[in-house]
Amino acid sequence: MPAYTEQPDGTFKTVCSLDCPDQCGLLVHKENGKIVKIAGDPDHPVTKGNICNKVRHMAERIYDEKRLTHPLKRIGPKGSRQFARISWEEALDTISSRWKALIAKHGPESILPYSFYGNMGNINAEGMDRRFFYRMGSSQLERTICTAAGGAGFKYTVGGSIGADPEDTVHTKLFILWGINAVSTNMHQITLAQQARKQGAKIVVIDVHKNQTGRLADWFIPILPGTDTALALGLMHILFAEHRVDEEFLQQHTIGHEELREHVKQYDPATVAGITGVPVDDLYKLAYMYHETTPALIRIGNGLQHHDNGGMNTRAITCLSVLTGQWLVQGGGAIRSNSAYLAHNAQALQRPDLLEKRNTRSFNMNQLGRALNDTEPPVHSLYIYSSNPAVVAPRAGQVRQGLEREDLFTVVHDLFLTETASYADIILPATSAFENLDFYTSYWHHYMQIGEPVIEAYGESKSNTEVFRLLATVMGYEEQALHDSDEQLIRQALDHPANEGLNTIDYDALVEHKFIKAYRPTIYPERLATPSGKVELYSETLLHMGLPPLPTYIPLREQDEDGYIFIPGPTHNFLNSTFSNNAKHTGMEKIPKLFIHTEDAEREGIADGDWVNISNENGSCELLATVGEMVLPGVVVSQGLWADSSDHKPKHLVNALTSDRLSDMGGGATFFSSRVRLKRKPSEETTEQWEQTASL
Ligand SMILES: Nc1nc2c(c(=O)[nH]1)N[C@H]1C(S)=C(S)[C@@H](COP(=O)(O)OP(=O)(O)OC[C@H]3O[C@@H](n4cnc5c(=O)[nH]c(N)nc54)[C@H](O)[C@@H]3O)O[C@H]1N2
Ligand SMILES: Nc1nc2c(c(=O)[nH]1)N[C@H]1C(S)=C(S)[C@@H](COP(=O)(O)OP(=O)(O)OC[C@H]3O[C@@H](n4cnc5c(=O)[nH]c(N)nc54)[C@H](O)[C@@H]3O)O[C@H]1N2
Ligand code: SF4
Ligand SMILES: [Mo]
Repeated sequence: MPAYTEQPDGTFKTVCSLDCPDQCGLLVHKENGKIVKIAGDPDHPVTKGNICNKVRHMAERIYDEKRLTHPLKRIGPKGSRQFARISWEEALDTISSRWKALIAKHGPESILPYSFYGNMGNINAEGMDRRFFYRMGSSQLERTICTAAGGAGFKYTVGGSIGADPEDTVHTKLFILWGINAVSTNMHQITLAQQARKQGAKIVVIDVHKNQTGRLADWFIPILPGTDTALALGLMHILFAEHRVDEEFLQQHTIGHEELREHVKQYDPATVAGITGVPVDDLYKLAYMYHETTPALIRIGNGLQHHDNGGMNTRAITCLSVLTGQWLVQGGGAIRSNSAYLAHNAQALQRPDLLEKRNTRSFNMNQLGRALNDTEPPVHSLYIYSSNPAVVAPRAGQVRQGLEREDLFTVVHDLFLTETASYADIILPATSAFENLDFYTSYWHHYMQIGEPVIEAYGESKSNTEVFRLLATVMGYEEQALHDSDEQLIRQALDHPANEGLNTIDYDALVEHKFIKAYRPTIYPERLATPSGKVELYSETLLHMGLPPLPTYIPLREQDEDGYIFIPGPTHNFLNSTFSNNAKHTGMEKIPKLFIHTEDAEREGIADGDWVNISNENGSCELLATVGEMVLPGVVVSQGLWADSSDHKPKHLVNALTSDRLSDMGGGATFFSSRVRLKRKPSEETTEQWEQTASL
């Protein structure tokens, strides 16, 4: 392996580690041992040298003076941000002695790991950590915050995370971007769609917010939140009623089409228009356009699955996507997640066998607050890495209340002293992905990539895998699996004959080529991974789970009837909460806004540019009103998971208001199903100057 770290100058190929479908190829420019520029790799077949603004400016984050350089221990009250420098030796000794005592007194399940994909590298995100906590027998974490509901709805329908190859979408003639803000969250799908547009393709966007993606569409269709299942059923009603379905495809590749044909009769256009807010004429127009255009692709986003009925929304749209046989057409069908093509050997990487049949308890990460506040026997220690739950978790106020518990021993491993880290007893400094070895599997395009360390570790920071090897040593875990090197971990993960997609991919080939495409013999698989091997329009599995076997519209759970449905989504210049503490990025993002319809603003006495207090039974926050027609009446939308303000108060914490109810399938988060009340802030405060929040 060429040791990039030893070459002070030059350009080096690597990959973006952020939780983003595009997984861009990068070219990192170094001078005197430091990164001076991050650009796109023009050789990458999908991302072709273009990257987003966030990562173009990422060097500022890598060398940010606020980056953690050494371990810290807490010397003041939790949350007060008073810490003192300690050595790694002291940090590891403190952690192991506290954990050994907890395990002796309360058992290993008193310890809970909490993590997500701050770094998408597989061995760091879900490799050595899994081995370590399986070996320990700690409580397990269900990592459900992102795509759990949609993943489940899709899986019950087509068997797994498979879909169209994005590279084929240059040929697509109709793009339906459904519940995805692709301009911000999947920019290369937009590049491909724009290319296709030059050949006459049309872009339709179905969303609750006319954001940057809606504004770019040929046709923007506003919809009421959580009613996508009804819209899909209404379109299916028209397609069946007017014989615009592909009967041969239905016969050969699906089960339940006769039941579905009967079932959708009740979702007539007038009924569906009443539920969704999409006019009857538009329902016909969209159904005809979808039937008459080929290839037609539905890009299913994450927005519509962060709801009470999120699994069903995804399932209903997936059912729609097969009715016209478009899955057999190159550039047609659907894309939700394509991660199955690059599936590695998770058993070999994660080693669940180390749990040795111990039946440990597990916690849904969407209910971290409950896990910390209302659990018997209690969780006595949390180990948090690659995630910032004090900002990103649902019902974040309750999460913070749990993190304040004096008797909770909390360790946080991160690059920064995040809001979460401010509650830690011990903070460990993490390397950035530019300092690590790892392999990366996109969940959108079909390329596996390798990232080799480009620069030396910053200060005394260490990677996740390295920290878990050290923790294994101090805990006295001698199994070889806990001491394998990063290269060994990658080799073990890629040895996976069960996935023919990896036929041509191994460690050495990755080092040589940097990116390799999954092998895929046909665009439509011979047999799907559903119980029947076919698309399950009718699902026995769901029936056994007590859910409707056919796609069925179930409204959002009713709460405060007078409240507005609040959609606190991600934003363009942050990656979840990552970058929300970087001055460059907050500068580009400017201000935390609340989009509100003119009629609603008038009723509430709110003017454009007013600060608004938003509240419900879970908490409150403040956002700046942007009044207009970007959302439907009854709906308010914010963008961005903002950092605490400069006085370290959670002023713009949108997750103070989100619920920890779980979605209908997969135990997913319901970030977008809460209702809120609005109150304009008193006039003297509305002129308050906006101060940048990049204070942490
Ligand atoms: N710039 C940027 N890129 C990102 C991220 C980021 O924070 N910033 N986050 C990354 C991550 S982890 C993820 S999971 C993805 C998420 O990216 P996306 O898949 O785009 O998901 P969201 O942005 O959560 O929501 C997408 C859209 O759904 C809309 N929406 C909300 N509720 C509904 C509904 O009921 N029906 C319909 N039709 N639309 C609805 C929202 O208004 C939003 O425009 O992006 C990744 N990429
Ligand atoms: N209101 C609302 N809330 C949401 C969402 C929403 O749309 N609306 N989206 C949800 C979704 S889809 C997701 S995926 C989650 C994401 O939530 P998180 O997974 O918490 O993502 P980030 O906020 O990006 O935080 C990642 C953290 O990992 C750290 N990190 C990066 N690399 C490494 C590493 O190699 N090692 C260690 N130890 N740390 C590292 C970063 O510095 C950062 O602090 O947020 C969810 N929360
Ligand atoms: S965040 Fe997404 S678009 Fe930006 S460089 Fe990374 S993979 Fe590419
Ligand atoms: Mo996500």
